[in-house]
Amino acid sequence: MKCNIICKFANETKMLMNIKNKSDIEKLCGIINKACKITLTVHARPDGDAIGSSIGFMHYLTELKSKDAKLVIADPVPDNISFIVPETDSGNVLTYSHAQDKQEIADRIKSSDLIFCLDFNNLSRTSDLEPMFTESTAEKILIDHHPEPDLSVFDESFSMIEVSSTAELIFHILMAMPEIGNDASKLPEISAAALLTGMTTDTNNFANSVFPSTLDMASALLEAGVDRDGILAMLYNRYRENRIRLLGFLLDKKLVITRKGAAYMVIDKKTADKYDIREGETEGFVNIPLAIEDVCMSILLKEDNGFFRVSIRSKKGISANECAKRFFNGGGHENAAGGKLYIQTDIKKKADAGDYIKKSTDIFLTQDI
Ligand SMILES: [Mn+2]
Repeated sequence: MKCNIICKFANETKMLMNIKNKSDIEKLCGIINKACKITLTVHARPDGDAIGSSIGFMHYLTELKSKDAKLVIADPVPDNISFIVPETDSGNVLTYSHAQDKQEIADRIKSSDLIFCLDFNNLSRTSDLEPMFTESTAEKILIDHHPEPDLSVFDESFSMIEVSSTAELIFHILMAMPEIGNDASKLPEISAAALLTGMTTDTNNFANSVFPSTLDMASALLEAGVDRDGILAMLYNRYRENRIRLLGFLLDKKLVITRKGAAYMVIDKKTADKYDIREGETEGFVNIPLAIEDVCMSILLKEDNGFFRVSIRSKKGISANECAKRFFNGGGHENAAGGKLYIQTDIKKKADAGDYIKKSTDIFLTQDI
């Protein structure tokens, strides 16, 4: 019996590892070899996977391929994951929204002959950078794990949803590269740590979307010497007190659970200001109500200018992705998605947000179950 389970996993892993056949990796290798100027990009408001996968891949390109490679992002790297970007990369990570010289970024994109698009399925996810990438005539390669990618704009794609993260997909691709030859200890140190970080945040520290190939990756990276304890301490043990106090307030005073098992919390600007909440500091809040037995879906709304940012998490059998698409102008993964709720368009006024969630999840969960 035990043997069967091991064999089954071994087969699945093998299947997953075979992301693309050998000729695709050879082709990718050829494309990288002939490229002179490479630009990597990820989705706006980048998360741990976006930064982990891109920094991990960029260091392969610069350290082992001696390429001119830079990362261009619409928004800054959030504070909680900035530890994976080495100081020496300050000139190689270009942030559009905070750039003094936006033209420099436009010129970089224009003059690149190869563009890697990581951790998103549609160029619109690059926000203000989208027109520049659309106009670029460079070869564009997608490496991503979101469902339903818009493949029409990419010349090549490594798109797969049966992996934990883009960081994991990059890891398997790199392992197949000749310089690495399936030996994780040959990965640049920064790449190894960045990839493990990206995978850790996208799986919520091994709680969601963990595949046999995900554990293979973790195992290989630990064996290669990556300091996982150090990464976990940086990710999860250095929050500001305000964040934890806001979480307590929300769970005590703001959490609503509907009859259908949808839990929601709304953070308005006043509350966020009162607790002096910074960008990215409410990350992870949406997962917490899912721990309640009767809750099958959790929604977090955070007020922005003229709209609410929406995060949705769901338990197995309920599609957060579908709910985000139908009611919240968004999308994402099966059990983790996001979107926007526009004030004056979707709802008349801010105070109607709770009613909107109640009604829409009532409809959604009645049809879904
Ligand atoms: Mn991701």
